[in-house]
Amino acid sequence: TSAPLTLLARPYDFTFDPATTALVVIDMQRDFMEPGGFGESLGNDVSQLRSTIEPLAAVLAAVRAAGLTVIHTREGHLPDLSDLPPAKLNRGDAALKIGDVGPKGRILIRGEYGQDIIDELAPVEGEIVIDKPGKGAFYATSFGDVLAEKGIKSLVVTGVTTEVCVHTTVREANDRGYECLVLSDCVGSYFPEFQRVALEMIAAQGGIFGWVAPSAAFIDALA
Ligand code: C5J
Repeated sequence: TSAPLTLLARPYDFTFDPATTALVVIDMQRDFMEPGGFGESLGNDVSQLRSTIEPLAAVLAAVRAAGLTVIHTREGHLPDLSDLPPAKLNRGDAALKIGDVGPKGRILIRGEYGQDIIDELAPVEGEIVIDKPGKGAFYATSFGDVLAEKGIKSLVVTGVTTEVCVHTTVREANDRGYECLVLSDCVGSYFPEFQRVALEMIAAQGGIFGWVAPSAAFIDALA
């Protein structure tokens, strides 16, 4: 452990020990962030998520300099679709379904170009990448074991989308006893009103499942 750090957050100050804190970067994949992928196939305007990239790159730089654990996740399925429940495959009215061939490879399939993380936020040597079949990072993955192995107690959560994979992961982590800080400008939604309300939901009721702060407050605390 090292000296705990504190930053101004909602609903009140967030205190964390950098030695037991991981930065979690959720699903910053071409499939959600760029045209021709899963997100767009569901009818979304992917440009809505682009504003997260620059602040998240700055957070990654600060966290790498400070030596925190970094964990990236990617939503995706095995090439034979054996981990894809029909309920997920058949949901909605997508132009391209999971497993179909799109301009960036098979939609949301592990190992495909479109399923990988965008160049701007590519993982570096020593960072952990967790492939997950669901919206939450714990379900059917080694995420929980990795956190336990490393003695992680606090998660600083970023990525997309705020009300889906970020919320699911933060809710799951909160129930497992992790303290979660969500960086408001480093999470993104295709729906501006969901972005606002999803962040309010986290910090409401005395921080019912976490804290919320802008990335600058977190970077300042690390400096
Ligand atoms: C979605 C995600 N929105 N990463 N996935 O389907 O939030």
